[in-house]
Amino acid sequence: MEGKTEGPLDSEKYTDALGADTTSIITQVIPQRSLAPEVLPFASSLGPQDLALAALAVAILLVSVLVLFTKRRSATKGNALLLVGPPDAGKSAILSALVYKHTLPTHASLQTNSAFATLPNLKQPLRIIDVPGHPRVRDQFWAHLPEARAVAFVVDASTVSRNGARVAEHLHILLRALSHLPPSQPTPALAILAHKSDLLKAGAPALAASRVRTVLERELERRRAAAVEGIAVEGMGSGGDLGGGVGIGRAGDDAAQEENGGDGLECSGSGVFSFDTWEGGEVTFLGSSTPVGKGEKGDGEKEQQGLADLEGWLEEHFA
Ligand SMILES: Nc1nc2c(ncn2[C@@H]2O[C@H](COP(=O)(O)OP(=O)(O)O)[C@@H](O)[C@H]2O)c(=O)[nH]1
Ligand SMILES: [Mg+2]
Repeated sequence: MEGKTEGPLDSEKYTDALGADTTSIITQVIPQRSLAPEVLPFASSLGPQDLALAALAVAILLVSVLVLFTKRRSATKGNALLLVGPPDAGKSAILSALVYKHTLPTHASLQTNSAFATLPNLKQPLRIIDVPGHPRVRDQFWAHLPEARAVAFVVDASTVSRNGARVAEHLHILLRALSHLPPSQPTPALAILAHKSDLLKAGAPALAASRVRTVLERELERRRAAAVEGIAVEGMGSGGDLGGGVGIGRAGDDAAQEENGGDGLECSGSGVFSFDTWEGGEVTFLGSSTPVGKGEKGDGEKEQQGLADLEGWLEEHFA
């Protein structure tokens, strides 16, 4: 730039373009600062409005980069496996089998357990969160959903025929939660574990899985139908109480089912509930077992493959 050496002259030249106010500032500043002649020509060639615009542009750029970055972070998948399900289904037994490679005697807990498991085909240790199933504390799972890449709903396959309504009520809370996640949060993969498959006469995990599926599908359809009727009769909105909590003490109580029924069970096609057409995502059924040596039947051979299907599913989703 030619202006570099000729400070005063230059400032006069730019005066016309900048107007009287700026000129007076420039002439005041130049004599005092030796740096001024070098800085000024460029700065003044831009003009205060241009500078303000440039500053604004930089600010906008910074903000959008920040927004993009935080959005990315919140949209990244969680890294944990969440174990949920009714009390006594075997969640803590599964946690201890995966983490400690053997089943420790468990006791009913009202606190969430968390531990890291190493699986043969996973590079990273897998974080497992075991949320107790007691009605008073089972909603803690809600707080852990953002951390979950996968959720396993654990069901005692040996008692599901008897407890179907209660188990379905609990599962319904989870399905509702999964179908109401904010758009920024990726939906975790869902498996329903037909656990304690060793207690079934045939002992086959596949049989346990199909039994659990049949019972839960029937019970969830019952809940959905009850809710639809409820709306038609009473003209009330569906859902509400996301926390659930009501009704578990009254298994099989139709009124309780109506209270909680409805949303979260939406299915494509006829609308009748089935896991295949559930709009909330894919549901995988797996049989599993972690028999504990408590002086029961000593079915040692079955123990080895008890969690094989679960481990395969985990490797698929956490690889
Ligand atoms: N037979 C059998 N018993 C199991 C199995 N898994 C857990 N149990 C037993 O079921 C009971 C409840 O297990 P627990 O892990 O505490 O259930 P949680 O309440 O879901 O955490 C305990 O007595 C376990 O020993 C299994 O695969 N087979
Ligand atoms: Mg437990």
